[in-house]
Amino acid sequence: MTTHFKPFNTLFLESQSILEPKGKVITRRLSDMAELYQDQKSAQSLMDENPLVYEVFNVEVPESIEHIQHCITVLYPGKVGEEFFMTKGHYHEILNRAEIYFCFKGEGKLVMQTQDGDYEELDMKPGTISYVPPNWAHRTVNTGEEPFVFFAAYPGDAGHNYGDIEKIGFRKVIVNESGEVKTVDNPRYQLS
Ligand code: PAN
Ligand code: ZN
Repeated sequence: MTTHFKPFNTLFLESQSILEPKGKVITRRLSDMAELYQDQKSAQSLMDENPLVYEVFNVEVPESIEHIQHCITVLYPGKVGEEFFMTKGHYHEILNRAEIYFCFKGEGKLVMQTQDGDYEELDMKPGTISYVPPNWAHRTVNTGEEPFVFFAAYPGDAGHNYGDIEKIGFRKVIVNESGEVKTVDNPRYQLS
């Protein structure tokens, strides 16, 4: 008889924005990603405090194509200079693996880019379901004053490639300009 992987539940504790069981938790502080922000002087001045930028609570399932990875991200509010707190951003290691995001709380943007330099961004608020098609790098940005909390699901074998975005960046950055959320060109973007 075949041994089947057993079905199981995970509970999203909405008031605390955590999963039960917590699963594999990834914690990103400013020091883990300071070089990704535009204003390096502001990044350095925040380094003593080293704020928590986001946490990812991963439900643990095998990393193979038959399975579906799923997790909750809690992206905290804050800015480095005028640039809003964001995730590192990545392509999937297997480039053509898609993803679905569902926003529970807060507000933000999902920014996406292809290797040819096509750029798109979507607004997210509670209830928004966003589709990241195959081949698009993706990053989320918290443009609000509360934690931005979303669920994600993607093929088990997708993997994460952070290096390309670290090197090239996204074409645009999301900043606060006199109290308004603005998308502006990234002067450090370099299409190789
Ligand atoms: C998400 C992200 C999560 C954190 O689960 O991994 O929001 O962002 P970074 O991975 O860019 O640090 C996802 O897109 N998984 O594939
Ligand atoms: Zn992803």
